[in-house]
Amino acid sequence: MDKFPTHNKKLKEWVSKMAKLCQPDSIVWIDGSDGQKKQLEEEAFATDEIIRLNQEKLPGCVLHRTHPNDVARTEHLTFICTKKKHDAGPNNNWMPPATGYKKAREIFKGAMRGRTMYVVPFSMGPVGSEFSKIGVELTDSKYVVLNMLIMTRAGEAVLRQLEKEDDFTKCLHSKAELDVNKRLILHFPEDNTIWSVGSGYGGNVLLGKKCLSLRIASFIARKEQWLAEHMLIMGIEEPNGHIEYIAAAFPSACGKTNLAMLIPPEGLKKKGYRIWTVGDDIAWMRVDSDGQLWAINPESGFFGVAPGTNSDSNPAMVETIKKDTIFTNVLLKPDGTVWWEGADGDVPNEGINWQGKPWKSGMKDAEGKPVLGANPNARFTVPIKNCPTASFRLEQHHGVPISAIIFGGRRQHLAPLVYEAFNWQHGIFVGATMASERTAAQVGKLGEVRRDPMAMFPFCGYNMAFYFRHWLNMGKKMTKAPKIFHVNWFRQDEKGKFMWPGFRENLRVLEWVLDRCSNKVYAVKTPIGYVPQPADIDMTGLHLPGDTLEKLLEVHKEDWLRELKGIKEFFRIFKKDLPKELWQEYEELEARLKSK
Ligand code: GTP
Ligand code: SPV
Ligand code: MN
Repeated sequence: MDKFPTHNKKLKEWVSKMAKLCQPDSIVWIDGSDGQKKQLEEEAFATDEIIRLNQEKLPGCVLHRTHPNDVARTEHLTFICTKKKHDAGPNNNWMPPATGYKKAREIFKGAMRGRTMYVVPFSMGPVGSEFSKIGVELTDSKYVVLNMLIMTRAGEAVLRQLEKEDDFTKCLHSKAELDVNKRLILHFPEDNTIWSVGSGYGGNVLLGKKCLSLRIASFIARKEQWLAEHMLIMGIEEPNGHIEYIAAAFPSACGKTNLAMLIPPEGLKKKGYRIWTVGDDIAWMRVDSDGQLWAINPESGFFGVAPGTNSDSNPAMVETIKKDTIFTNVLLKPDGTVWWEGADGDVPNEGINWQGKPWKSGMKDAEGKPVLGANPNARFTVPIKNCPTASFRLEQHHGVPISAIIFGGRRQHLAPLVYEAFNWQHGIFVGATMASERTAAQVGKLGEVRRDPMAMFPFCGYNMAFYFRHWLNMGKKMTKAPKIFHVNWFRQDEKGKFMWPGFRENLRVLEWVLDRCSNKVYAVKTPIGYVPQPADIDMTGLHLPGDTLEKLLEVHKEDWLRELKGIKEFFRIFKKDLPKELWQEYEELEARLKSK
């Protein structure tokens, strides 16, 4: 291969400059071929960077363990580096670009000595679609390359596309020393650049994902008048064969992957529903000439949460990850297969846990706490096309039309199973006031309720007050805006038990959502929005004790009045920038809650 298998001058110059900084021993351009992938795997097996799994039982599957201090996104080390702090907003950590480059350059300097620098040209969205964006990631991690080959369309075809268009996001990554004290995830939206150093984990390093497709893309989307969102996209084929598409934003580890590929519960199967998965994490949506909102999933793979995945909770995923899968931080069984807490079958007697240490079932640590086989944020990376529910429109350059937008969080109390916003502006208020309990997907205190508007708080690459304004404006561009809903699968009873069985049963709620979209069903007006009458949720084949369904749909005024305090505190951090429409919605909600 040529030294530079591209004529793109900008690309050649940038690769040379970064190589000078990082000092790799060699540079390898990723072409996306099977042969090159095989060779990379062989090299990674030789150094134990990845481990080959039992090829009879799990063909094409491998295992990787990240450093124990490097198992989730590190939001406190993630920065938006805009010239003005105000543009990054109170929702982001901020550094001036010059400071960011300087600090990171110190760590990048010579960091690839003794290593190869891989050049990964990738497209988010189908190559050549006017919807898509191109990035090039330079990395010294074979694990990252192998993941990018699944999660994005990477290789030769993208280089050819870069002969036609000049622009691409410059993504530089080095594991460096995997030292948490020398770790930085920096975004320079004004330079279309991402620099990530000192980590080897998921969202920190697969730069096409959260960094490009959400933080950088959200910044671009505001300028270009579209939406880059932390949303799943799914098609629901109705009994008459018609498919309606919905997009749903839930915070990390709150059920997007599970919902996106649900298999209808027995009781509803008879009706003839079928689910088509378009995406499980990211949606890029724009208004088309028909005045409707259209969405694509820019990714081509899933990077899904392993713990809790089994044939009951997510049968489609269990099928999907039987081959060609990279498992990260799961338990390795003696027979060369893998396991995690909440997997199918019996708990294995022994294995090697996610930290690479011998593990036995029932093991306790010095404090008497169970030692886990898999990390709670253990993941699998797998091509979407492996999934039995994969949509036939995945390669469609225009994507799919969206009929409903659903926001949701993990709330033990407060939020009912489902409610519908009164209109677009109220829906933006519902999204902007979302909150959820912290999960293992990010470093921090588990269970703590935090505000996470539109599930984008960690991913909005600019001042979120401007983001709310942008959402409000987008509503005005559509002749037929999707209806907006809020769901909560996680309400608990007095004993701390989930009241709603969730997973496949969630289709019962989606059925109501679609019926509302086509004006087929009545709803009860409450201060927070429209709530279903219990009888309108089809419960065929599902028995919930006593008045559980009624309880799930209850709106407690006192609780919501208390919630208003948290909302006010949150809104205030945006000072004068917060759109006045959101304060107006706040006041109207308060008035509705206080009236008899
Ligand atoms: P990211 O990939 O981090 O963005 O997360 P995600 O939103 O795709 O989350 P995912 O679907 O992987 O769900 C993560 C966790 O939520 C797992 O522990 C699931 O078992 C749990 N979960 C998903 N759906 C439901 C549900 O309907 N009810 C309950 N109780 N738990 C659920
Ligand atoms: C999330 O945390 O929302 C994820 C996983 O989807 S990661 O790619 O690590 O961000
Ligand atoms: Mn996510």
